[in-house]
Amino acid sequence: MSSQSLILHAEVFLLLLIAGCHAQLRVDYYRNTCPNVESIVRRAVEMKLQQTPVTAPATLRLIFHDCFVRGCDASVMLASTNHTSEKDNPINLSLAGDGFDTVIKAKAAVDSVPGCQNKVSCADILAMATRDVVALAGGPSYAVELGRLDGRVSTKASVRHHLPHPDFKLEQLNQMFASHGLTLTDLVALSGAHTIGFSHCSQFSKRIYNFKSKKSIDHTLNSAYAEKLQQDCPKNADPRTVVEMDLITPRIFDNQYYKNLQQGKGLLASDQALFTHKRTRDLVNLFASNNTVFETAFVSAMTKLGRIGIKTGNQGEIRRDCSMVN
Ligand code: HEM
Ligand SMILES: *[C@@H]1O[C@H](CO)[C@@H](O)[C@H](O)[C@H]1NC(C)=O
Ligand SMILES: *[C@@H]1O[C@H](CO)[C@@H](O)[C@H](O)[C@H]1NC(C)=O
Ligand SMILES: CC(=O)N[C@H]1CO[C@H](CO)[C@@H](O)[C@@H]1O
Repeated sequence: MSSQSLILHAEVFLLLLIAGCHAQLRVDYYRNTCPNVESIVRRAVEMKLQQTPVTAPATLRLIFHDCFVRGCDASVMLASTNHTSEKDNPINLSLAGDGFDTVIKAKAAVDSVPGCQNKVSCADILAMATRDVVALAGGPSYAVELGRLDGRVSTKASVRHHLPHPDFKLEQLNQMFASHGLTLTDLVALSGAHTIGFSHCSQFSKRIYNFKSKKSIDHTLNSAYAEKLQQDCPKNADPRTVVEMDLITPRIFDNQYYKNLQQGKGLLASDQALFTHKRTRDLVNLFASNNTVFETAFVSAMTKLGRIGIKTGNQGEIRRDCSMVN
């Protein structure tokens, strides 16, 4: 091969690579098919949020669970009559119903506009709704890339190896995020989502009782905070009991989460691990010290999260009902 044709090949290859990455997604994807989609979704989300404040964390967590399992294709929303879909997995049983409801309501609002009916995917509505709840909770607003199709497959089994556990070590968290092309910075920034919302006691009870199978407390946990958690989550607590993940500003999307970690007040072991480890501690300190830097990193990481496993062409469809394949 001549050197000239080599260069040509390399250029074509590069172009294909760039095009293949996320050329499908565009901020103005619905410009011609449903130009007002953003404001329609926003209005529906505002109404839902007014009725039910827990909509914000519920929606934010839902997109994470969707994108990490089979990509951002709303597969997490598919229901099965025989209880074999993603949301039937025990991890998903704790997903709050209000996240699903937000997307269903926003989808109904979009479909009620004549030209928009069955033009906008459930996966894109979830992405827009997530951006909206974050902004409405006091976080950054950002342009959402659009153009995802909805998947046709959802299995309980696919969840197990794709979602992180709260007792994962930093290395395991990093590995799982890296497998989706997300960096350590993305991991630390996205974990900032835990600045809003709740956790069931079972997700951290090992840290306050029987730590490392002894009758002790996780030593990375602030002791006053550990005592408070023991009060809120007694040993025989109702399994439905929840506590706020950010004890200071639980409903505001801000960088308080990182300030909590600096004080040993991260609720989950996977939260506190970000401060324990030298590799991520600098990032925690940086995000704790400057909310703007956190917001920029969060937006960048959310955009990358939103590109995972995108379906186009005949890999997907625009679902008429978000809980069922067409
Ligand atoms: C880094 C690994 C992560 C682990 C181990 C993890 C684990 C958990 C656990 C155990 C809960 C409590 C669930 C419950 O008991 O109901 C939770 C809640 C939550 N997670 Fe994560 N998560 C991680 C990353 C993320 C990411 C990347 C996001 C979004 C970008 C996210 C958003 C949320 C939200 C908003 C809640 C609160 C849900 C609610 O109040 O309904 N998490 N997470
Ligand atoms: C459950 O139902 C789905 C269709 O909804 C089907 O594809 C799958 O094979 C069924 N699984 C079992 C175990 O019956
Ligand atoms: C926070 O970071 C931004 C962006 O890097 C910078 O412009 C700003 O001055 C910083 N604010 C503080 C208080 O350090
Ligand atoms: C226990 C349970 O079913 N939890 C949630 C699982 O996902 C559905 C989505 O339809 C929610 O409504 C449930 O609250």
